[in-house]
Amino acid sequence: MGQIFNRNPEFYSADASVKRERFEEAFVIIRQELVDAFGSLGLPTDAQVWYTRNIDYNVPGGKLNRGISVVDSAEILKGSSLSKHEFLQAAVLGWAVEFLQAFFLVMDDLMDKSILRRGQPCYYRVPGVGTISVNDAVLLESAIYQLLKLHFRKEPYYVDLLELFHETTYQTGTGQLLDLITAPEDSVDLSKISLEKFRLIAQYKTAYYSFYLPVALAMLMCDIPPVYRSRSTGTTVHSYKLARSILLPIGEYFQVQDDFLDFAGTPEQIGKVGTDIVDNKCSWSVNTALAAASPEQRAILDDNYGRREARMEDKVKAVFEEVGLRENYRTYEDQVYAKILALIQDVPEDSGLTLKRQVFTHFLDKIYKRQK
Ligand code: DMA
Ligand code: MG
Ligand code: MG
Ligand code: MG
Repeated sequence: MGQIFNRNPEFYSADASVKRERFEEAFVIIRQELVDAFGSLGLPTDAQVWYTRNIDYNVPGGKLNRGISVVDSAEILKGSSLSKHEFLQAAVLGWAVEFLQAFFLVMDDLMDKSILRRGQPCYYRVPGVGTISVNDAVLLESAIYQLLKLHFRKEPYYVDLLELFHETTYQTGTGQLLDLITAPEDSVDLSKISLEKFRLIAQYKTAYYSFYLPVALAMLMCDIPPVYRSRSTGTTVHSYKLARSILLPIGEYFQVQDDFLDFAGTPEQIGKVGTDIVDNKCSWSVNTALAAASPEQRAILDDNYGRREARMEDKVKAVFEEVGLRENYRTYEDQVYAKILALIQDVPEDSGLTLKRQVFTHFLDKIYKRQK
């Protein structure tokens, strides 16, 4: 990697908007590879058109935070900018994360009965799609492994990449299970939910795939040793475990934001219509409101939470406002930011192929006070 690296060292050193552009350019290549592979199956044209629309509708239109983070993390871990080849490798891994996300979101919107995603109708709501979206999700997942095979088959860490994606899929699926069975449609019982449950759900359904995965991928690509001795502190560093101990709390914070925005964000702002209240979800918002509610407010929540009626949802929202959820959120955000920064300060900072604090601060600053 080193020699290729030096050939064109300036390729990825640019500001955020250029980085995004470069990352999106890589999608054009990746998309074509997948469409060509599908085309080589010799299937009817309508199948090819369907497959291509599936990718185009569900993969490229998001914030791309997770995908770009793989590239940014690789650059930080490397300690200098990436060559063209290294950039493409990191971008493929980044897009693989975006495909994983698309796979989960297509099913998530169907299961959550959501309306809008990224400012457009959820995929299952596109005329003619419906439950075919379940199979389209499977095809989006398959794309991950086609890309890995195509670009990493010969790398010594190929199996590690496969295992990491499999493990992360398992964790995320587990999180989605917890999320769904904690929110039964026909029996609302607010005494069964808790902040502890929220945290467990958030860790599994969001934190692993959104935060740990991108960094672990960059670590594999950059050959960061799983165990090393820190020269600055003299301690033994278990690098993946240490990364997880910071990225999982960041992921929980991110899900708190997602839950708060589900209630407080406008569709124009977040590109989706919140469904947590009508879906009876064990969200940060309802848990926080319950902790602050008077007996009267509690009764309103008991009678109106998790019911598919706009009038009842409005009553819940009114209680959320009355108990000061917005103020609560501001306080939470400042406290959690300070707490995570403190965790990051404890990461030993060494030269060479080691973890770097900037990998984590980069993530934290990307999401701090996010509005969408
Ligand atoms: C989404 O949780 C989790 C995964 C694995 C897609 P969510 O339903 O809160 O997400 P969103 O608010 O984007 O629908
Ligand atoms: Mg959802
Ligand atoms: Mg969901
Ligand atoms: Mg949500």
